[in-house]
Amino acid sequence: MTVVIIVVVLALVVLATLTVVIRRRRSSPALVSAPRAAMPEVLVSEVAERPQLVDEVPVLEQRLGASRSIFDRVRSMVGAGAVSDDQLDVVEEVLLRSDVGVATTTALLESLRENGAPEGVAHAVRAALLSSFAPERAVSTVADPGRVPVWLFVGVNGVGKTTTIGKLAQRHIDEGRSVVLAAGDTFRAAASEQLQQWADRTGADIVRAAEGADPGSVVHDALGRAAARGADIVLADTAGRRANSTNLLDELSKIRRVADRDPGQVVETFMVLDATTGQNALSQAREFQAAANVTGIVLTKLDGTARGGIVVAIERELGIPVKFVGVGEGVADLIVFEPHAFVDSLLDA
Ligand SMILES: Nc1nc2c(ncn2[C@@H]2O[C@H](COP(=O)(O)OP(=O)(O)OP(=O)(O)O)[C@@H](O)[C@H]2O)c(=O)[nH]1
Ligand SMILES: [Mg+2]
Repeated sequence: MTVVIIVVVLALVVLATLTVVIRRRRSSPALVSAPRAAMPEVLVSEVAERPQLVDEVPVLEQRLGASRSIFDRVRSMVGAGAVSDDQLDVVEEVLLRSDVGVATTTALLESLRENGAPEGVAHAVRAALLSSFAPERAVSTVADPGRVPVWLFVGVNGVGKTTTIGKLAQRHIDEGRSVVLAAGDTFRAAASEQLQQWADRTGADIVRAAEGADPGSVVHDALGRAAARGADIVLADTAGRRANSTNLLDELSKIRRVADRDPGQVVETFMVLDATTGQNALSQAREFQAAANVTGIVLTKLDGTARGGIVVAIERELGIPVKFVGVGEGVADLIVFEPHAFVDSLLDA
């Protein structure tokens, strides 16, 4: 009898202990985690060897995501021939939202009303946009014999001048040219510091001076250095200045004169514009145009929230060709502007 009681008591104790253990396990599952598998070595080395994302060649269609989505409703229009009033309304709204401007929109709507769209609305819009672009957009890297070609960069604060110079330095070096950077933005010490970083990164030579130095003399020294070393091109940065200040525009003209004096020769003056500022970019360009003798536009920040139609408005209303577009902050994120590829990236299905 005693033995039976002992066995029963023992059985009860074992049962109670088991119940407690099971309950604890259920109530605190987070405390018990499976041991982590060790990181395989090959994965680590793959990560280390993978090229940085910023250095990858950008795909225009992907980078212009926001601009492309504005054209969604035009791309999806079906049918050909006469264009209905509803379709015309959609085209008008899309074009205005895309920043192509009123002039281009009006002209295109008139043409659609008169001629219809024999090959579909998207095709007609594509053709109209293409016809708005300047026929000529060659970029010059060649000066007269014995002179050093200079590319001068102008534009208001923060549009992307220094970054564009860095990207272009890399491009020239990749194409076998030796480059001297002129840190002509002497307004703030950080400006020439920023250009120095691009010089270090790309292997370009650089001439810089202390904050407050005369930008003309920096450009002059850079030309001297480039001539002495037989460099192929000088890329000259300038301060981002307020376009409505005559004084500052005068100074820009002065820098330009220095850069164009033997041994230098300005073969391109790039007005850098921020695409995200839309129609504002147009008024900036107008003010700089006269002072700086602009030969081409670099339109930056076409990635992100920009609306790509601004390229069309700039060319049509200013008559200055867009020569490069910036589509990101990385060194490879600068594309030689090509109208067909651009329009295709907006309107191809
Ligand atoms: N997303 C994007 N950012 C850009 C692009 N180009 C330049 N940026 C960024 O814009 C900011 C301003 O660029 P900067 O090159 O310093 O502009 P800046 O014209 O030299 O400016 P200031 O020296 O102040 O006159 C930086 O953060 C750049 O990384 C571009 O194409 N896309
Ligand atoms: Mg700068």
